Amino acid sequence: MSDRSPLHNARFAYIPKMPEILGSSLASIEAVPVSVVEPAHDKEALKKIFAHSYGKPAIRFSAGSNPSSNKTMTLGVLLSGGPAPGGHNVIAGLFDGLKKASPNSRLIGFKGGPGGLVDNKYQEIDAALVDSYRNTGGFDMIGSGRTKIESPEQFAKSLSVAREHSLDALVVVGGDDSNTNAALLAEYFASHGEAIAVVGVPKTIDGDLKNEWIEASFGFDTATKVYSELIGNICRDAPSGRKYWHFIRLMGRSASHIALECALQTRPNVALISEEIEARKTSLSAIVETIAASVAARAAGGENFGVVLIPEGLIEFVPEMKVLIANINELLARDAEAFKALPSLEAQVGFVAEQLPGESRALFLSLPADIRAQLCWDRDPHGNVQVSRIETEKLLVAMVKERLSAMAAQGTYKGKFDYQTHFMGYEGRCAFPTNFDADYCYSLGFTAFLLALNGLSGYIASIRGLAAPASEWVPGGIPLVSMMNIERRHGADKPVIRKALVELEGKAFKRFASQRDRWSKSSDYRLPGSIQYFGPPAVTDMPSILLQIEGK
Ligand code: FBP
Repeated sequence: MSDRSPLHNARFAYIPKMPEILGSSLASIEAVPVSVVEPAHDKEALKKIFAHSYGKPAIRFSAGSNPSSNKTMTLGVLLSGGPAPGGHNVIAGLFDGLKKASPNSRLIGFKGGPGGLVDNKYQEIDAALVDSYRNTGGFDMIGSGRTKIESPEQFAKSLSVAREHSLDALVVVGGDDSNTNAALLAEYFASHGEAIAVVGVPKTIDGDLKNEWIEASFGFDTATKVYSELIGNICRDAPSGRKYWHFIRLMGRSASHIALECALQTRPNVALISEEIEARKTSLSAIVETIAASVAARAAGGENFGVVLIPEGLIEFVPEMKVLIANINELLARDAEAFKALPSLEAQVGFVAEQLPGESRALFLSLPADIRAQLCWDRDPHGNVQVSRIETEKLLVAMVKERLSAMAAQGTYKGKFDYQTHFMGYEGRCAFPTNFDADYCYSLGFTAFLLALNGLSGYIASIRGLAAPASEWVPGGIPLVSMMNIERRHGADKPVIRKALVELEGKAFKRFASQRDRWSKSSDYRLPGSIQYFGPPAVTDMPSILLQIEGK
């Protein structure tokens, strides 16, 4: 990239803000055990699977002493899963910590995610490489991937590669599935008597890797600001053109944190929250009714336009669709060979239709052909339906249109319904990180280094107090196992990190729920504008609304 944009060049000069303690000499940063944190579910099963990792305490880095602060180490790092803004700063923080301890320390980047570890595809990360990526988006410095490390051969190869490089620690930057990999690797290394620490870093734009200790996953802040800018622009276009309803599907996989944040940022006419739909057992036709009611009410006031936000994972939360998807998942796991042997997608869709039990079959056959095919596409290596490829916004538009025709025939709707559909996801995953994400990621990387320095294996880096200025943030770590539970994947029970979904009793959802009726009728959209990197902190450093509400 020789002809870089001015902003690209300017971002290299940005100095991330970090917790005061991380600026101290390494000899005076002590890893202080706080309290043992246990998983909330499936304790006994997890105790057995993670015999060497279970029952460790949370750690807080505080002023004190560290006798091995100038250790020369070799660390491995890999980026895993979908990109999220700030990944390069995690590597920068890790690198700077490592070199602060000893200039002779080395950082090995495994290329293309966990697959790079298994296949020993790597590159040494040096100062020049790090400097050419500081404060920029993307995961392209070393690439990413979604390989799930699960076969005995993959574990054995990971260990032999780690030994070959004489790694002191491996840092896995990823979401729930990737950190599940990290927990399993930590346990495997420990069960083989290896002192190679495995440390996780909470990444995902989806925002679903969070709990009391992990207040936010990195990338969420930037991605939601990118989407909110675009939604805000559409919210301004809608009353300007006065002719379209915009149906906008937003990434986020299962959780609706992105949709909720963007709704609070922009005040759309309708925002669906999957978790509420599941809790209330709302059927697909009831969802359609809600949207059609808003369209009709606005049309009655002469406003034949509006904005609807749809979380990407909605389809998995609608009760009848959830059963259908579970049935398809079981079927695909059970009859994988027969399914794969079929000559075309059409034949595969027909095969699924034939095998499904009664009600699910009827529902499946009632869906548009595109959606039927999308539901049959490959699961990802972790067994997840690839919801980013299911065009729920188009399904809803078709159903709303049908419903409005029926209402028009009954005389309960008089208006003109025209629409545009959008899907926002990939646009936000590699943006230049906001100042918040640039700061947060650098601190996460530095904290991951501290966990490695202290030989703390099976931990994920945690920075608390994120709603406060960076200098007040509190770095530490929590055991990965404490975030796990047992779930059904690929037709079998597996230990996985539990996704944090939107809490309907939480303050953020309540704020949204208390305002949405007003938004449905009005065109009082909020316009967040584009991310600002330079200027007053109230404009450049404001964390997400969710963090502002939940962090207090
Ligand atoms: P991670 O959980 O790996 O961070 O992935 C986030 C995500 O962007 C989801 O929101 C989306 O459903 C998925 O990745 C898309 O995956 P892919 O990049 O494989 O198309």
